[in-house]
Amino acid sequence: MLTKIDHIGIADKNIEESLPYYRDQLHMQYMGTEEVLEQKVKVAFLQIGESSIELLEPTSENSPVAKFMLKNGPGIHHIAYAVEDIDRALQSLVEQGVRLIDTQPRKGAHGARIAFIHPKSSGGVLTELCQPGS
Ligand code: CMX
Repeated sequence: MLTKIDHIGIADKNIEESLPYYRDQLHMQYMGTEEVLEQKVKVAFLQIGESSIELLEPTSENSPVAKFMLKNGPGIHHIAYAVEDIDRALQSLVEQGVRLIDTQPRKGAHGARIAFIHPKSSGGVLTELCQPGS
């Protein structure tokens, strides 16, 4: 069902200030920044091999990522696995009694279709399934 680790999401207060660390000191390949309106976040991608680091900066106080940082501070927020067919993957998880946050995919960065599994069903690790955009 899963094809690779697509990305690791990191909650970040200010992408512009964090970029030099990832891009210039760790020499990750910076792939650009975009805003995901539906999720109220600005997202920067840094490529490492077949996976990437996704820096998440809230664009509003009521962004889920802002709420996360109020509770936990900046740091690792979620892990995202790539899937070829997110509808089938979600259906399979539902059939196995896995608790989902999103029973229907929604729009993520790069035109991907994404859905989150509830941390209660994934050992406290917020887990995203991600069907890359074509
Ligand atoms: N890690 C672990 N647990 C988390 C968590 C995280 N990052 N974020 C929330 N939770 C926990 C909460 O503490 C809460 O637990 P309790 O029920 O024990 O209190 C539970 O999950 C539900 O959280 P909530 O905020 O009450 O529920 P919502 O349905 O409002 O939102 C969630 C849940 C996880 C979808 C939302 O908080 C979130 O983080 N959305 C994703 C934002 C994001 O990363 N967007 C970028 C996507 C871009 C892309 O990848 O393409």
